[in-house]
Amino acid sequence: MTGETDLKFIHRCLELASRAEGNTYPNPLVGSVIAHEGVIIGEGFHRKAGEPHAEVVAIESVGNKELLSTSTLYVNLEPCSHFGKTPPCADLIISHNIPRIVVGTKDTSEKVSGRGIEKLRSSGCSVIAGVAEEECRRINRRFFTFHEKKRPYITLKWAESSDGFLDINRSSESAAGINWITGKPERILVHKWRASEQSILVGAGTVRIDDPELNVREWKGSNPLRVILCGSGRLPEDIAMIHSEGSTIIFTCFPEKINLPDVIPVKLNDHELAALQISNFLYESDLQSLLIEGGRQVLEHFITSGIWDEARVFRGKTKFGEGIKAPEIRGTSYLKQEFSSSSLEIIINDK
Ligand code: AOF
Ligand code: ZN
Repeated sequence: MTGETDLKFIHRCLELASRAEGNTYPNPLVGSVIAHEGVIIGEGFHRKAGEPHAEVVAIESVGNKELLSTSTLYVNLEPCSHFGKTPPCADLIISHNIPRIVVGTKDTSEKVSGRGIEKLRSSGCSVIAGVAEEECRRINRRFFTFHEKKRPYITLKWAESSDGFLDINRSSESAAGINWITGKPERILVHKWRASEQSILVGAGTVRIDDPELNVREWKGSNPLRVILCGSGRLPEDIAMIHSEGSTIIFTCFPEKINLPDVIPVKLNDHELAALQISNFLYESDLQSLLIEGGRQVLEHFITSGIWDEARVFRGKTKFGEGIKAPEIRGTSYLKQEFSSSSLEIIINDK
């Protein structure tokens, strides 16, 4: 069998896996395909934690199980070797005598960490590992960052004018409200992004000026946990986000000053980076991802601390002339996409 065929079927696994985006936490996105003589005879993906793993769904979907002993199983993540909410996929593959397994990338979480591949090989299966590895790492970047770096995967997002400003200067309260740089399609896309993340953060300045809801309204999915960074503990008496479904955490040096209903204040100490304290707290809370939507101070704090993984920057078509300068960021340009009101660039932190 050619390498090209393996690549094609691993790509199919990724396509299947991505159907569950945002729904599998704390589990990764996994798709699996079973091919017999180059033809797909079964496939499936992991839908939700607690439900069967991708390989189980794929094996179950094969009508004639006799074909399994002369088939190849493809999966974008190393099959598991542990008894978790479900029994080990490696054991199931072995029990069906599937002779050849093609794996996209290794599962680096402590529970598995190479033991799935080892188990398959020591039972006589031929295992090819590392096909479309970069794409297979990317689809589960939140899962891998969480397990390998012991912190959530951090995505920064902002929109800037064509001359590099986040916002105009606001001199009075009457100037409050969102000053849109992007159009409706970008707004829908941002809501889709929110549905894929487990938490979302803004600073107190953004809360005061934009009063964002930080929920998923323009897409189907659950609201991420909302997080506000407010060192001073001073916030308006009523804010839009507390009226949305879901919880809100406020990181502050003065928790006693927080008098909003239904929010969870968390004390920040002033001798350690706020970015680090937030990242540690989210890790301890088992949250694998954080989307930071502004404002400038918060974005810059995470950028200068080096605690970020990816930035998604919309550049609008209009000039502000003056205002709040957008952050400067260095990294590898990963993707560019044009919209009628703006262009999007995704930048990856290569440090
Ligand atoms: C696979 N295929 O489709 C997934 C895997 O609690 P459990 O039993 O569901 O196990 C979760 C762990 O299994 C998760 O942390 C990851 O290491 C692996 N996920 N493995 O072979 C799958 N979702
Ligand atoms: Zn499994």
